Amino acid sequence: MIHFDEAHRAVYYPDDRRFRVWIRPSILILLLILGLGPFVLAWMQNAIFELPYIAPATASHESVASGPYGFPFWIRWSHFFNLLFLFMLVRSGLSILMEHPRLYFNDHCTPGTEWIRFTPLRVPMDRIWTSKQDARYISPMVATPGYRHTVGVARSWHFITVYGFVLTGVFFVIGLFTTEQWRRLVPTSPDIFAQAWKIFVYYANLHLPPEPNGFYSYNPLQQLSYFATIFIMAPLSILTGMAMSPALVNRFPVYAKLFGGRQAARSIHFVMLMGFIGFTIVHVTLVALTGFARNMNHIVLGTDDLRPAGMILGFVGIAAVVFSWIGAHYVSWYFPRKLQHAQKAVTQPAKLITLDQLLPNQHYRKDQISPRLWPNGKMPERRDWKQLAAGNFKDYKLKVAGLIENPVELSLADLRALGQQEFITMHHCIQGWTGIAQWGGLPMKKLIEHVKPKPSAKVIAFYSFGPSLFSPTYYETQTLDNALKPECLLALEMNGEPLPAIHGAPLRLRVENQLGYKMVKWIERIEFVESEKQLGKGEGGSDEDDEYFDLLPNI
Ligand SMILES: Nc1nc2c(c(=O)[nH]1)N[C@H]1C(S)=C(S)[C@@H](COP(=O)(O)O)O[C@H]1N2
Ligand SMILES: [Mo]
Repeated sequence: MIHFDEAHRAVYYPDDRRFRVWIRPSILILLLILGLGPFVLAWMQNAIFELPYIAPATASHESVASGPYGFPFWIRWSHFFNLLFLFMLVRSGLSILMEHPRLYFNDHCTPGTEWIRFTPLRVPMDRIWTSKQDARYISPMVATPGYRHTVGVARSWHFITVYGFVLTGVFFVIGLFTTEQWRRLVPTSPDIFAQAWKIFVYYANLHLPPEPNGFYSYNPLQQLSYFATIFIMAPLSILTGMAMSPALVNRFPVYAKLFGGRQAARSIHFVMLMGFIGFTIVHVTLVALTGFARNMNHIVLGTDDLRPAGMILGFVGIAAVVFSWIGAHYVSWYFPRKLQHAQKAVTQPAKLITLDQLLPNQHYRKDQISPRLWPNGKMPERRDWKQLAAGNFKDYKLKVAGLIENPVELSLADLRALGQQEFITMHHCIQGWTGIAQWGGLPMKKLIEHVKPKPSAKVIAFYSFGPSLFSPTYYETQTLDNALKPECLLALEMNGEPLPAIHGAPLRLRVENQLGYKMVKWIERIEFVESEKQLGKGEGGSDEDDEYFDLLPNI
């Protein structure tokens, strides 16, 4: 259980819980034109020409139905599970969004370049403002688990339920195409757009067009919007979700470019989330307006009549979905560790054979380097670090110990002498921001060869001079395997200069196939151990221990 002592309260339930949405004026105007434009046209058409003629739908009885009709059990169950999983994804997605409440179309994430933000705050430029400070509160009524800085727990829900969402979708689409049901959803004539527009003119003028009985066919606008939701929005959500994986994007940078870049992918992922919410609101409204009892019988019982049974059972189903949110809320705060382990059990094996196999291979150019990288974490407060910093780290010695043949203490000059590598890579923070920088230093592979791990050494722990959110020492671990991969670096330099204090002086880790929190800054010492279970609370690092982050963050 997460105890709400003073330190946790300050993080999760801060005094400043204001919520504001700010949209860049040019984007706001664009959204207004795109959103209101069709309505204005529809109003004008009605004012000038009156409502267009729409022939009443014919098929309303089995004997005259020309195509597939009805809702077999697999459609009805997919519909329910889709609702269940989609809204878990939406709710956990909102918690993840508020972790970095700004969206961009550029991968630098420079403050001021966002197109939308969900915080009243502008980034102060006269003092350090970390991305963790920037996270915002969201009510647990609308998000799972809600509150502030709950990205670890929210990701557990997101990554568990995404399996359900994808499986439901695959099951449903296989069903569609192995039966005739696809004919009800997939438009086959370009006429559909003109037909759909006529329907829209009715809705926009607050009139109901002659509606077909949905048991037999959908109206053209309905068909188009179902089609878009299933065959465009859902796949695009999945694909843009994947485009946020550091392992994937750092192996195949071109994949993110398909969507206009890593941050454009995040923005599209958000727009899809809004699309699903918008779709649901309109869908439910029209289901209610066009014969609620009959429509509920269609999708719940698969019958076409006016009895109240479908409606009643439907409300039970909706109650079950709402109950899943309440249940998820309690699991999040009372059993976060169990949840973290459940997520690990379902996702880690899959990651190990997929994303984790991708070797980072990025080649950004110098002119693509970000003007500024968001800083994160708490600066060291320790006197020894401050003294070392005052002397430009001349007296700094990295201590390397544990299960190795050759324990050493290495000065910065020793580290430089052991090997040098440079690369320009994109940093991915779990909170959502990215940034491109050049890093220079000693490949971990070289250090490992130098200190000669014993066969029992499997995990490398990096300890910082700085504190974590809730404890005096930030630490994180890497498996020996991952540390031997390319682009795993003990960085002494950033953008060709010695590491600035805020970015981890004198030494930090870079692990380009994982998320930022693995990249310990202000490294004091390194220890080779058998298992991460021996350290801290045994989860693999400060953020895994205290914030329920993943041990293996390839995504
Ligand atoms: N010692 C320490 N290192 C840390 C952190 C921290 O809190 N303490 N935060 C991590 C996180 S979450 C990120 S995203 C990166 C940020 O690196 P930057 O500040 O250089 O951009 O540092 C990582 N290293
Ligand atoms: Mo991060």
